Amino acid sequence: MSLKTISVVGLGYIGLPTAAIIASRGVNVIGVDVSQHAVDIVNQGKAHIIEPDLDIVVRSTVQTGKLKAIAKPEPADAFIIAVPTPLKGNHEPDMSYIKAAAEAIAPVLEKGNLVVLESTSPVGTTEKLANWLAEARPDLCFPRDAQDNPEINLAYCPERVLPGNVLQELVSNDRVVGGLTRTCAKRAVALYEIFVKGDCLVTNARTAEMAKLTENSYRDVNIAFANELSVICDTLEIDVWELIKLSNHHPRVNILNPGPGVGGHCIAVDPWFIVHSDPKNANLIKQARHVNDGKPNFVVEKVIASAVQYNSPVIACLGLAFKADIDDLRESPAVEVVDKLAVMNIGRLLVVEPNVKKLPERLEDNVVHCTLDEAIAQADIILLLVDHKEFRQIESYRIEDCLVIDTRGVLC
Ligand code: SAJ
Repeated sequence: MSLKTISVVGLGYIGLPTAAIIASRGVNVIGVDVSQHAVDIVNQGKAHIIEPDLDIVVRSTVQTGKLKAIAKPEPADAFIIAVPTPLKGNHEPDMSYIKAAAEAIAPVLEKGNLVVLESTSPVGTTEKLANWLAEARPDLCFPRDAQDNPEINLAYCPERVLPGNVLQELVSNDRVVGGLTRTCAKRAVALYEIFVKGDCLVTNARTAEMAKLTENSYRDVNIAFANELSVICDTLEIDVWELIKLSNHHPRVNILNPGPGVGGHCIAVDPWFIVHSDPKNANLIKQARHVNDGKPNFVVEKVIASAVQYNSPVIACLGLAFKADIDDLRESPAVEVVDKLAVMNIGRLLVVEPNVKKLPERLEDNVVHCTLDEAIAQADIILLLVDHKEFRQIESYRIEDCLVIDTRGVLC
């Protein structure tokens, strides 16, 4: 069955770039989003999220009529679901967006359709999705009813793109494609081959779900190792950056970089999905989360200990984003550190964040948003929180009179 029209449900950080890339290959794409604002912006040929070159692809595909956005699903040959899966309190996965997406597409499903889930999900979610769809459409045959020849094919294919490099990685990364049946996987591979240049690696849905969680947990555990080392080295008065550099000369050692904590919407969230599925056995993964979540407090303590040397210290906080050279402040450990310092009132806080025009509202009254030059000219303490390119270029003579707390090891 050919894929003439593909619907992408959820036009966020993954859905919109995916929709635009597929449309750029000449396929008709219907983007669906519950936010009328997102729908309107996309239909104007603009992107409502910031990602390099995304504006250009959205503009051209909307102009050629290949991409359109709507708020309520219409029939299509395939549906890609890319909606959020945040955490509820207690680190429990919130599946309500996937359930809502299932309820929204169920009425327009037709025999022969393919449904692919891309949202990062706990193991077993694609099976749950099949159940939700089957409950809403008892007239259709799903993989759980007819393994060999279902009328609706279902697969899981996790997104693995790096924010800031999404359009390149969407095309070049390998994809793990997990079908509820072999035919489901085969149908999903045909969809991804429209735009993916990497390999499409076929497996079952549960393994594909776990693969995504494994990749981000692997990174979280390895960053936790680096963060724990940095705290130990602080006690032992050893330069952790030099230590890691030396250790990484060993042919089988590759330690990641310590920082002020782990931010973003993926690495700090996805390991909890594994912990929630098997709390008895996921000990290392859980502990890594605690190590990384504890790092902002360690940084705050360092600043407090340094600030006591001054009567009314001026503290320049360099960077707020969750990682280098992006403008995304959500779930950022740098914001957590500045937030905590702001309520403690231990000195005058200057904040330099070259990638945003406006600070989060709650910080506006307590800190001064200024340029790097202004901050360096006034600071007693320089607190480097993000390794943005502007900060990596600071010449050491400019800050030699300041007390430097460098959480990313770029000013040493
Ligand atoms: N970080 C460190 N030290 C390091 C590396 C990262 O402290 O050595 C911090 C960063 O500063 C940031 C956080 O970790 O606060 C996460 O940054 P990241 O660059 O590791 O990852 P994300 O969240 O931007 O994207 C990740 C990617 N996953 C992996 O690399 C395994 C990406 O491929 C996924 O698609 C994405 O999560 C996602 O959407 O799941």
